[in-house]
Amino acid sequence: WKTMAQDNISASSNGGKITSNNPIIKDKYTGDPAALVYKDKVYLYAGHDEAPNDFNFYKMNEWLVYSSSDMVNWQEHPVPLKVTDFTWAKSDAWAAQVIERNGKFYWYVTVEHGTTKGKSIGVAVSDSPTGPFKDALGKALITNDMTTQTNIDWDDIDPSVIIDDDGQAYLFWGNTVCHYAKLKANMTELDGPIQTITLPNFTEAPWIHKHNNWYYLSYAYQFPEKIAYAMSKSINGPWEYKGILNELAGNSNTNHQAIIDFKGKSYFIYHNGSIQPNGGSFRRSVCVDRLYYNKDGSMKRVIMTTE
Ligand code: FUB
Repeated sequence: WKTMAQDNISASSNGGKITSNNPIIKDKYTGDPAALVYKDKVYLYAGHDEAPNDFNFYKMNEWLVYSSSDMVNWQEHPVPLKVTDFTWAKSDAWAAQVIERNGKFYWYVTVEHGTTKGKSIGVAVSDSPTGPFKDALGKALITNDMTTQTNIDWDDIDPSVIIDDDGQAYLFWGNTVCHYAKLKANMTELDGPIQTITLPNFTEAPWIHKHNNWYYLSYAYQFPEKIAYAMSKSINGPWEYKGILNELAGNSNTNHQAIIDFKGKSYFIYHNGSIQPNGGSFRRSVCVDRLYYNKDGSMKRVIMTTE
């Protein structure tokens, strides 16, 4: 069913200027967007921010999915995945990303583990981009004890996944330290060691994407978060730091980006805290703005339509 129609990301008559109707989801608080282009649609996945107005931390029990064929009209689908779908998890439907392989959809999620202390990454699978999704493993794919570079127990968060042109899949994730590892073709097992990437002021939220033979690793930079990025000709680096891609997102201390190409245009999807009077860092809202590349492959700083 349709929940909304709006004209952000539409070209107006005054010279193609982008007009905005951000945030794109107005009837719920949504954070940590990830987007999947599949066939002729975009599927937008987001965590559902459910923190009461007087509660100043994340309260997130489920993820949501929306689809669009024009980036303007978004259809909400039934809730496709909840923390309770992972029997080994306790709470915290934090950042996640979906990818398709051979007609199956794999959803990498952050959750709080029920027995191993700290955040873990799980994977759910479905035959449809809108679900329903089921836990693929019955246990975590990444647990807090697999990475020892920090003494925090929320360092294994924010998975981002890519399948390279040669069919090799990679999972990137991390808080404070950026990790990555190969995935086997079954998409549910690591295929080799966990490696780290050194990036200036890396906080969290890596997003890996490829565009015209360049690899891009964007991430949340400092805290409160801006989004910065690095570029490489190889997915294994070396990564060249390229600077700030997006400035602070209004009144949210996180910013959490996804980047896609769809029907010949590029988009930067992120969250801010723009629904007033109660929006903010724990009651966030997904927004979409256009992204532009320079001739040398670098990305222009995003102009948020709230700026
Ligand atoms: O939504 C919870 C956490 O906030 C995410 O995992 C981070 O990326 C930040 O957006």
